[in-house]
Amino acid sequence: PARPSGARYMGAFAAPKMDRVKVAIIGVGARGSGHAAQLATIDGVEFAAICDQVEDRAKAAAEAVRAKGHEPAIYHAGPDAWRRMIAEVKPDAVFIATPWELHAPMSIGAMKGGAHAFCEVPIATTIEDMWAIVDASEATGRHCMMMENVNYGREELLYLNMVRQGVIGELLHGEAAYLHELRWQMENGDSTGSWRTYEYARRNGNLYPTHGLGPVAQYMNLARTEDQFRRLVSFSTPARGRALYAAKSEKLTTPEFAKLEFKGGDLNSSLIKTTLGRTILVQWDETSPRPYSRHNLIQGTKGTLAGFPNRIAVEGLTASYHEWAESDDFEAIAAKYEHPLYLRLGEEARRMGGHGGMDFLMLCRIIECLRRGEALDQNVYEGCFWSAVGPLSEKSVAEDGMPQDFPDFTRGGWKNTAPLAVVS
Ligand code: A2G
Repeated sequence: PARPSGARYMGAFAAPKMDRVKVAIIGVGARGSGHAAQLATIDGVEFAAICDQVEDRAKAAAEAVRAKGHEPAIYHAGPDAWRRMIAEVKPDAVFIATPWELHAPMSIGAMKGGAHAFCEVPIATTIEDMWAIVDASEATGRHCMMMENVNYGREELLYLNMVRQGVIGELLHGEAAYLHELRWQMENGDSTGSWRTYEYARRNGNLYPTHGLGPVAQYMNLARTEDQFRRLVSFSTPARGRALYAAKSEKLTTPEFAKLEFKGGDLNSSLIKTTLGRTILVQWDETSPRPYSRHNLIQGTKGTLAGFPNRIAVEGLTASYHEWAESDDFEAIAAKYEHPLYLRLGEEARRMGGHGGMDFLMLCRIIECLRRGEALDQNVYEGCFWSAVGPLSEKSVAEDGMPQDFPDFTRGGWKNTAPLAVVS
């Protein structure tokens, strides 16, 4: 579909700079409470309001924010409290950390209310909602950034810097994943598992692709001039682990979990082909007993960088590409190629915590870019492409692995959207 008249392309959009950023947040549960506490410490933030349907949560978050010298208003009454908050407080930026289904309506509501939207992952769960987000961002001239914190991890920044310097030659293949055993969340009361469990029951595909894919997509400059998401195929294993776990558990949040029919296969494997013919394996498994991994693998004509554990093998750089470099060598290589942003903020970020510092680095960059009037590190289209693996994989699985084309959310604009720079 053509871009509606009056709408603008947001690929390199920079909003007018602002001295102070008036911030509001929707959802201060397991995730948002951390964002609130960290945002409250960042220079230039005026923390104006907090919304959560659970009054006690809103109050606890407000307490943490007040301790840093802010006076946030509290909104909690009813499912539309967030709309009232945006209308009354008129924030510059709204942070959204609510269940997946609410990301799209809240991001769109925030933009239409005049604010930039910063939304948790995934940005939406359907292609229709992704288009609605793109259309709202283009019509309102407001940012909508999906907050992929993993793009701010030390290893991810390091590898980005290395691939930008040509260390592994021409990029050919990536591997991305979210492997994280979370069956126990069926027992964590009214927290994450209380709503996420129904997603596993209802949907079959890769429901959570962005933590692994975001960094790999930026290494490859996907949707940024060089290359683009083309299509994917996807398969899921049988669904076994959740039902087995629920049947044995004596601590389920609700007995209903033991009666659910879990449609989502335990492990999903999707394979993306890009316009240039490069490939990315994207895996997802929140059920099986195995160690956490995002794979974080990027392979080029001269070598390979990988994560979990950190591994490097590069012609001319490491002792032999038949073996991964020793961990001492890894640290020596890392010291040489450490990302300048990590050198500037990494130590403070590690002190602040939140996934080893990546959360704080991300929030600092968001506020810094808004205050400087610069483009953000992730544009609205990237949030949609990375999240689109969710619904596209569901469709491919349902069609026995048939290929699914990515919609071009940029409507061709990606050809002129500069790659993410190595910012210092
Ligand atoms: O586990 C981790 O914190 C995930 N983040 C987060 O996305 C969520 O899935 C959580 C469990 O609810 C990373 O792995 C970076």
